[in-house]
Amino acid sequence: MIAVAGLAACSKKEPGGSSDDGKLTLGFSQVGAESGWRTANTKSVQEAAAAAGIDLKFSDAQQKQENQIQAIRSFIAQKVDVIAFSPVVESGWDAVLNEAKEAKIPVILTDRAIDSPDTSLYQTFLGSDFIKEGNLAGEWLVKQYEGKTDPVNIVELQGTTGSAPANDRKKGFGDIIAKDSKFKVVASQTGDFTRAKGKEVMEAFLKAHQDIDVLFAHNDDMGLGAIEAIEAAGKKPGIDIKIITIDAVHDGMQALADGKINFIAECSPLLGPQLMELVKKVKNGESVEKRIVTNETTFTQEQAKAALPERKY
Ligand code: GZL
Repeated sequence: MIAVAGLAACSKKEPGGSSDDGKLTLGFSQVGAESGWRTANTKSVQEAAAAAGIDLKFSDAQQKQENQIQAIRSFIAQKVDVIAFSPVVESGWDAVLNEAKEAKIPVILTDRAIDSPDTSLYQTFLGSDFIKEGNLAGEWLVKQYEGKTDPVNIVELQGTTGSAPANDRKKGFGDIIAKDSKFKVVASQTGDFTRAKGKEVMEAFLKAHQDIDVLFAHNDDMGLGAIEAIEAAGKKPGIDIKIITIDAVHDGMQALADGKINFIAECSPLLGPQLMELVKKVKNGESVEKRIVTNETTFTQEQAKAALPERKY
């Protein structure tokens, strides 16, 4: 009870009021620290909040939905001006977002989406088009095997089960390779977006399948873990097994430049500045686009060599 009273006592603001020092207060619930992408995204959000003069209350959910829900409830109790979060999974948010709505605290989705049909629960969703990222990965692969007829055996390291990037990247990639029956996904399993799990699952794939031609990993980190497993099995990543990943964080781009990855579809983590602009607009009651897609590109091995010196993350 004291804790709750303490929370109530420390929040000297009316709903929608700015913090005591006149600053806007943003409650941000981050997925975790599972990948290089996430680290870069957190840095972008924290630096952008400081530059914008926004008081950031930051919570790391360690990839657990219950921790995000708890953090959002805490932000509501503290009467922050705006709540933003990257939902670790797509489902299960309606109850807590309705509590934010009742408390008249606007919510911004950043990075990942939710699957609720009630779009009044959030003001806008700022993030990548994950289906397009999967399409780009598939289109690169189709081009590599144009004119060939032998079967192409693919293994897939999926992102976190139930997350928008995992669901959509799988769909985007699958839609493209489905057009040619020589492409066969012989194994597909989650590596939870981490290097460690990516390595572990790739070890199992290598034990179960002798004839793997391609690995499609939903992020660089799982691809980098898989590279360790492939090398430990005496095979050459990028040569014996072609590797396609998504993100284009520094270590992924380095592996691409070194020839261990063959193609990367970029997913930019640098959402901080755009998020802070949206926080100010939403706080001021200005209308914002319901869906804001981040600009991204793709990289071949040659392009990675050229881009690496300038990369911010
Ligand atoms: C994508 C983001 C994903 C990255 C992973 O926007 O949610 O989560 O692709 C990260 O690296 O873990």
